[in-house]
Amino acid sequence: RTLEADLVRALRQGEFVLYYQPQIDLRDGHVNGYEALLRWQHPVRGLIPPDLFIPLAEETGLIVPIGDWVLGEACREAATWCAGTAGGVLPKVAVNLSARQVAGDALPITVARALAASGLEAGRLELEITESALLEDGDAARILAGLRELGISIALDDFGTGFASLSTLRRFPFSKIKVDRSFVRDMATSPEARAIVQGVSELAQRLGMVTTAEGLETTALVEMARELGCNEGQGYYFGRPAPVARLHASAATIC
Ligand code: G
Ligand code: G
Ligand code: MN
Ligand code: NA
Repeated sequence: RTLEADLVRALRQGEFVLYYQPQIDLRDGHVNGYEALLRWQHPVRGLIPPDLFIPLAEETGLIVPIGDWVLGEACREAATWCAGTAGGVLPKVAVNLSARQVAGDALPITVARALAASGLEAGRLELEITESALLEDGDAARILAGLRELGISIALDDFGTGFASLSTLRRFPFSKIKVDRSFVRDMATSPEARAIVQGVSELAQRLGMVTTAEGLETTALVEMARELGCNEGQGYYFGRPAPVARLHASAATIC
């Protein structure tokens, strides 16, 4: 049997699960949101990370129904987070999108359906998109602008690694830039990496966007990211991706 047939079965039989990783406000340490990260709980092979099946799902187009499931499930779970808590801003959920999901006209409908079915407020959903996913489609700018008008946030993921182009920042309505962890990791040893992180933060601020430092693993890197102007941090320092139940048993607990 092929992996492709396995993926179809996985979707039908509910073998996909979402892990969540906290995104932390670097000023005061509170949790702004959680990024949903897909895992495949394979009955024989155990837990399979996304790099092992997302490329095939993208090639075959299966990423579209799988991505629909991710959006629906992330919204459904997030709608229950902190329900009944008085006051305060509720945490967002961030969902990764592939190029195939951004191309074409289905995305606004899929998103609207996920929000309506879950009751999640649009302001609590963030969509993460990489630079390379935006190369393909001329309509993406219009589609993303429509989503932003609904109150959904759009984050530019892995910034600096792909086909980094400043025109990308002008053409698409991002609310957030996520600085790729290759730059973040190198901040400890490289003045150039620090200059890039600081420059991106300043540029983002001038464009009305916030900056997230990805892949923060140490106290020193967290402090550097804050000093260089990043608003938010994500990484093993704050918490590894984990199922909701395990988050509840950790410092990154949801409410
Ligand atoms: O979870 P992990 O850090 O191993 O993720 C590896 C890669 O898989 C990352 O690039 C991440 O963006 C991607 N990924 C994780 N979950 C999803 C998902 O639900 N949809 C898509 N398209 N990509 C995902
Ligand atoms: O491409 P994207 O940023 O969506 O993917 C997030 C990926 O980064 C996931 O595979 C996640 O497990 C991984 N990740 C998250 N935090 C850290 C970290 O602090 N260090 C490293 N090495 N990987 C991380
Ligand atoms: Mn991401
Ligand atoms: Na990223």
